[in-house]
Amino acid sequence: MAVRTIEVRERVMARNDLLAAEVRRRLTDAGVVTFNLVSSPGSGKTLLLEKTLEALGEELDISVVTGDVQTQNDANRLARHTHRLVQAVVTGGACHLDASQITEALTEIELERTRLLFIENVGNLVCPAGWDLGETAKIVVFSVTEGEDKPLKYPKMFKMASYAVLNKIDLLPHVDFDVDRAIANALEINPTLRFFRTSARTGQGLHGWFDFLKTQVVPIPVW
Ligand SMILES: Nc1nc2c(ncn2[C@@H]2O[C@H](COP(=O)(O)OP(=O)(O)OP(=O)(O)O)[C@@H](O)[C@H]2O)c(=O)[nH]1
Ligand SMILES: [Mg+2]
Repeated sequence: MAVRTIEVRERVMARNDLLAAEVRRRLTDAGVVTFNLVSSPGSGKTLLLEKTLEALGEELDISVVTGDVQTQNDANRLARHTHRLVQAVVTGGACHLDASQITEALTEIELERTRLLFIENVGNLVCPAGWDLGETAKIVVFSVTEGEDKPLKYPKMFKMASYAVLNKIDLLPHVDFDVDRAIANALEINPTLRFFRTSARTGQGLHGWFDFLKTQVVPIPVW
């Protein structure tokens, strides 16, 4: 029994990887840069995206796919900050998005009018790490209320991410959180991880995040 379970999982992962490769090819051909935001529940992914859409939604032609286990709350929150369709994926229990859901979501996204695509994954610090969605990079959002040991306890997520957003820094005076230790822990897992320190609530540090996003999009060709 146990062996059969592993085989099934391997087949599912192999199929996901094929679909993800196809998603990546489509997005790359369309000149769309795609960031997959991953984190534990409540680290601030949606608020960070709300602020990002407000500041750069038009300038960078941002589209969003947002995944939740249940409810379309996040999609509704995000839709208030953009005139574009925010594509909600309700996983109905699954703890991560998969590439077939992104394939489906892309049928509704106007890729020719999109330069930057955000995927907000399901809040979970374990499951989304192993699932390729065809993104350009994973960005792990990590808040100061979670404890500085999280990169060591959930290493795969920090290993798979290219960037980390340390969010809720406005709460630092109120919590027992050692920023230097947290960053050192994350770099021990992934020495190339690049950090941003933000408060999506107060706006502190968001300029660095916005400047980074501006450097990532592919320029529109001038004929
Ligand atoms: N103080 C403070 N609160 C924040 C910050 N960012 C988000 N929050 C709050 O934290 C709570 C969770 O934020 P969300 O944006 O919903 O977090 P999320 O990661 O999208 O949550 P899930 O989608 O459920 O995983 C909300 O009450 C936010 O207002 C921040 O930088 N500082
Ligand atoms: Mg959210």
